[in-house]
Amino acid sequence: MSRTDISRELRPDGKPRLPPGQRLVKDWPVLHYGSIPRLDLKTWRFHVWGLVPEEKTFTWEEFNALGQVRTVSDIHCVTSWSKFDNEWEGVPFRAVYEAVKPLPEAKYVMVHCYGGYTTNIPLEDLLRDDVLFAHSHNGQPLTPEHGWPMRLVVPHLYFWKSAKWVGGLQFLAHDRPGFWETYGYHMYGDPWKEQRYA
Ligand SMILES: Nc1nc2c(c(=O)[nH]1)N[C@H]1C(S)=C(S)[C@@H](COP(=O)(O)O)O[C@H]1N2
Ligand SMILES: [Mo]
Repeated sequence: MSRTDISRELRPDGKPRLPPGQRLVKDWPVLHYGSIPRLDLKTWRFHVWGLVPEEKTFTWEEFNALGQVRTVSDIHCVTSWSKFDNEWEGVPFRAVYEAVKPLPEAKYVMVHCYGGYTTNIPLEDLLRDDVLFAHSHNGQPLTPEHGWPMRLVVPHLYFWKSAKWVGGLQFLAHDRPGFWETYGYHMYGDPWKEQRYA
């Protein structure tokens, strides 16, 4: 191990950049349950419902017009691979939040995907600056297997929370398990606490 070993870096908060039990990869593995949904930008819609003053449906153009941001963040998959320095581009979660203005009772979000996948995330976690709905990775549009046309990116949680083929948000007062959480994955999924399985 050299002194400049990237896997030994520390974050500004003093935690290791590489969470415990993780190993770095250079490629980008593809993982999902079921098949890749066939989607079309002309019929793609983003639905928002639950604890919101008004249900909303956005077209591809409307959704992207909410705002655009570029971020760089690391991926940590629960199956123990991590990938550093991913550049993402897309719509910041906060822009969607501001367009929708959820009710004060809304504390959790169920993320819904084309194909039926779901995952649950506390609302305050989604309001971080590096959370976005990404359409591009390292300067290229997402490929179908990585979530084209749009995926959620939540860098501080295990990557199963970063839902591919995202199509909607349901605002909730109480936490509920999504797809993998029903099958024993942790309800929150902090990689630095190794919250892999419940
Ligand atoms: N819609 C959907 N999103 C999903 C999944 C899935 O099965 N369906 N799997 C999750 C899991 S378990 C992981 S590890 C990551 C993998 O993303 P990648 O294939 O782009 O590496 O997607 C997450 N998002
Ligand atoms: Mo995963």
